[in-house]
Amino acid sequence: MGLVTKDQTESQVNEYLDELAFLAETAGAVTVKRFTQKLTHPDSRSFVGKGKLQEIKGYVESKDIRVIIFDDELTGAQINNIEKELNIKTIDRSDLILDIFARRAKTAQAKAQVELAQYQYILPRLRGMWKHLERLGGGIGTRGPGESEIETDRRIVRDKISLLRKRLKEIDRQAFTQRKDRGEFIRIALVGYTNVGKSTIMNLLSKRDVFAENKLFATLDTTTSKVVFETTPFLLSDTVGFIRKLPHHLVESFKSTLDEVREADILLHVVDISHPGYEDQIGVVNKTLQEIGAFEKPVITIFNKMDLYEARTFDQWLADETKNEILADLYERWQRETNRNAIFISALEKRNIDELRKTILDKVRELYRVRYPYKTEFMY
Ligand SMILES: Nc1nc2c(ncn2[C@@H]2O[C@H](COP(=O)(O)OP(=O)(O)OP(=O)(O)O)[C@@H](O)[C@H]2O)c(=O)[nH]1
Ligand SMILES: [Mg+2]
Repeated sequence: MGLVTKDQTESQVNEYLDELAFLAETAGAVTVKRFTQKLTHPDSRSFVGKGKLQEIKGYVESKDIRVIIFDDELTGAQINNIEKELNIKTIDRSDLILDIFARRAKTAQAKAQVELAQYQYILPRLRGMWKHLERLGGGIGTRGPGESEIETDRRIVRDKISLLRKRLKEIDRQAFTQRKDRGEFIRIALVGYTNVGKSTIMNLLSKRDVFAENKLFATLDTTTSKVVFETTPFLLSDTVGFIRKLPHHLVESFKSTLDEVREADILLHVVDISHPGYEDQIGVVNKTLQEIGAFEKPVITIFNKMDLYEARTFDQWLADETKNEILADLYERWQRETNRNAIFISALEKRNIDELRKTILDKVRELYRVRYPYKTEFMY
């Protein structure tokens, strides 16, 4: 369910719902129907209007529907009222993202971070939620904090939160000591929207075998590799992807995972140029980088999935000359906007990878030269 408001146009909402469906699929659900409504602002009682809620109810009752997912954040009271009316589990985008993160978390750090975000998210919604969780339990949206814990007491949740904070601080301290051992190497972090190809590029450049797949948030934990290009070494990190409307608590809890990004010397901002909303995605990534205080760094923007972009843009009747003109325009535009720090590749077809390596190498050497003017060992 998406709301068309003055802040989000109908075509934007449709794209957000595409993404929400992809998220739902990642969490193991099948999307069968979408609802939208135009409202100046969400209804405080039931988020959507009364009529719309009845329309949804009619549909839900005629089909075997288990869950309704709202693209925007709901209050505890709204969840309560909607569930009472529709009699199915009601969750929002934040719930869904937290659920996916909970499924994907593998290390102690990622698990604690997700758990912390879940408890923080649940705390203000506690009163209205537990009854329904109990009744409608199972399936997506219920991973993480056990239901019996939720119902017991807010105090227990608060205690949990402070315990998790303490545990994370300890993990942070250890991670910081580990990172200090990395010495004088230039550090590079891959950043970008989720599913753009960061891990695929990591694997190409580092000969590592990081998990990559066509699902959202395949990567939660940071992987760092030492890479050597023509005898020049540097450290390359692959990190968690960003997404629009990322639950605020999640960004907070993942701060230490994102330390890798904050402490990097160079960012490789990977963009999926085949995605219709890629410009929006660039904006979301830049905003998130600002939020975590990692915006003022040298950035190389990697426009990935050129193969898919061409397949979607060009048809067989288009003359080669025209294709080249379209591409030249695209290159010129983004070279201008990135201050000549853009590169266009296909990680899947390994297109333009040599140029990518050279671009990175030049940047790395430039930084070594500035930082250690009297050391030549990094260059040769
Ligand atoms: N067509 C095409 N697909 C690509 C390209 N690069 C990556 N992919 C595919 O895009 C999907 C996502 O790739 P990942 O490398 O997992 O992306 P990621 O940015 O690490 O994603 P998260 O870790 O989930 O945020 C995979 O199915 C890749 O095979 C490319 O150049 N062209
Ligand atoms: Mg990844």
